[in-house]
Amino acid sequence: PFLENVIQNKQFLSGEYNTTFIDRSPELFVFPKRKDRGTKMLAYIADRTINGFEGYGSRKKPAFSKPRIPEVKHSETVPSGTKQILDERGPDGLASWLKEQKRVLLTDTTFRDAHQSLLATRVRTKDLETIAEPTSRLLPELFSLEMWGGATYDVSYRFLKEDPWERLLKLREKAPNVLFQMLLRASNAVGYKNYPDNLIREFVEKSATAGIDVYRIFDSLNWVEGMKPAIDAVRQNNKVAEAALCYTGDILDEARPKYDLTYYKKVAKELQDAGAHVLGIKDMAGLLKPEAAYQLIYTLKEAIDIPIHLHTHDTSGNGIFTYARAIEAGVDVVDVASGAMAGLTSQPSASSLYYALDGSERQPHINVNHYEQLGHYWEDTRKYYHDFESGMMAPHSEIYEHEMPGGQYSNLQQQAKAVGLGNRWDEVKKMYRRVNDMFGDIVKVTPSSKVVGDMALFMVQNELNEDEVYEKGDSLAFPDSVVEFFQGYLGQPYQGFPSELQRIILKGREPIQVRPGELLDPVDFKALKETLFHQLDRQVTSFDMISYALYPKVFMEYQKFTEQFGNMSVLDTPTFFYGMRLGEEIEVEIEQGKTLIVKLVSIGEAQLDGTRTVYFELNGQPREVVIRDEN
Ligand code: 3PY
Ligand code: ZN
Repeated sequence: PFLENVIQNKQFLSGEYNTTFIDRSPELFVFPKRKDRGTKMLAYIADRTINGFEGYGSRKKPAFSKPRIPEVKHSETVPSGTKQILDERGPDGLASWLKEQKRVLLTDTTFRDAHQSLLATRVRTKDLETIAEPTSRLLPELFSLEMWGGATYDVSYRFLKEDPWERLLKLREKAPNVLFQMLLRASNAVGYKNYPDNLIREFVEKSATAGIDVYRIFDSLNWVEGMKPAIDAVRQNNKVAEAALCYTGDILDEARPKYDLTYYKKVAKELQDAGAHVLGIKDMAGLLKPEAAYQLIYTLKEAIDIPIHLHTHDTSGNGIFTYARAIEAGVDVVDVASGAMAGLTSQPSASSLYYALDGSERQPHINVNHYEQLGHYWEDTRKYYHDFESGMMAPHSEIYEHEMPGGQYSNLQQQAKAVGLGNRWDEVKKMYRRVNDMFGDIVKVTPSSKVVGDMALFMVQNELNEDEVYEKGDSLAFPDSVVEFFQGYLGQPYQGFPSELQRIILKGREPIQVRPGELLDPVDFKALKETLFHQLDRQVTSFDMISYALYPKVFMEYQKFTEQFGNMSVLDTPTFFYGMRLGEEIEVEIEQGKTLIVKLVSIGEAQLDGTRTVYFELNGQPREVVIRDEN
């Protein structure tokens, strides 16, 4: 059948066809699988060795020491945990159990937000899988492991060239006792725009089947209306709906009354009424000061009946103090990370919090020595990801001024560099705050934070101040994300849009008032399956369909990558990022029980056509790969 494909088919080559010919001839897109797995893998390693990792250029591979892994007894029964409580008692039963606990409970974010905020979300499944079982055996008292969602989904495909669904399935197998928690951007799912309601339902259903138990659902404008479809979907799947309000502003600042205690009380009640099993408080930028935390938790505890789960970032260095006050006021769960992955833009350290609460009757019930052992693994593994560190070295109290979320800081810095504003980063941060004020002081979290960031970059790049935006607005081409925001495609901000700016930015376009999801056509999964079947030339899974519907381009590029190089999630992380050193030998388990031994023997001179030959031994047999030198 390969003889008939698009590059050989006579009718196709002659141009005598219309598109129904293509629809009727699926064989056009069936290409022979030319290369075996070993050869494809060598091509990848050779490319990294010569050209380095995309965006980072070729560098010498450092000699990393093997991460220390705590010893656990694999043969013993895994201690039971919160997952078993959910399975036995359901989400309402779990919420009641939570409220009965005297001690504060912990969610560990090391597998998601910690590395999203410190290492640009780059931690690979392999490194998570290695430590998943020790984590589950050593920390069975955790409330949950936050290990999916947010940016991990698209970064997996885009940069790590791995399937996020496989990550979920693999980790679930290794950690069967603790609740798995994910971050769901309500109608934006794990993306940056609104998706049709039936896609949100499908996403929740399939992720629940694959292993997610607790969904932290938030809307980037705290617009409860926009969160309802996601909350309903989670409830229908008998999982825990942790509906979150995003904390912004400063309730202690009387000069800034927009987001005060009354506002938060109102949103919290609306979320409870919308069906939340747990209220999340998502302090994504780390703006919640200790006294504010006390007042907020105290007030909300009085106002609602469901348990409260607090999330913060330690950017200012005040995280532990904030938690201590929140715990005093009765918060039920707080988010922490393993010591070596904690602090700064990440969550406060679990073990630091443990020690800070010595003498308190609410000190969490965990084994702090176990936490220290797991910390060794992360201390060693973090070194692999050195290139993705943000460079922030010390607490950063300036956060109270610019209010940028922990996960956005390093990202926007990169974006600024990419458009030549690297040396004007301080200006960008100041502008970020000014844009927030121009937009009417909005909640800033993915994706609304991206809109503010895009506008700040746009203004600095074009040397515009606020007055000039109003004066010259009619002739300015504002970034797409900004136009869409003012059209209402991210939902409705509290107290509405600033009307004059909205008029200038929309240039006559009509804004929408309804939930954007109501205007979108449902995804036709049947048709999508057909399309994908033809494109992938293999069995199409529900996971593929969801990923394609969310991120068509990113998903297809990932497919192209695997077609070219195979599944590279099997490589160790240093080799994945740096390739190999001359003379180095590595072992790669390409599937259970099948290991390849790869040795890099030598690298040939650059040829006139820009290529080099890279010489390997694969299981002792000589192999050559010709690669283009991009340096
Ligand atoms: C995300 O949406 O990825 C976030 O972490 C927001 O704070
Ligand atoms: Zn966060």
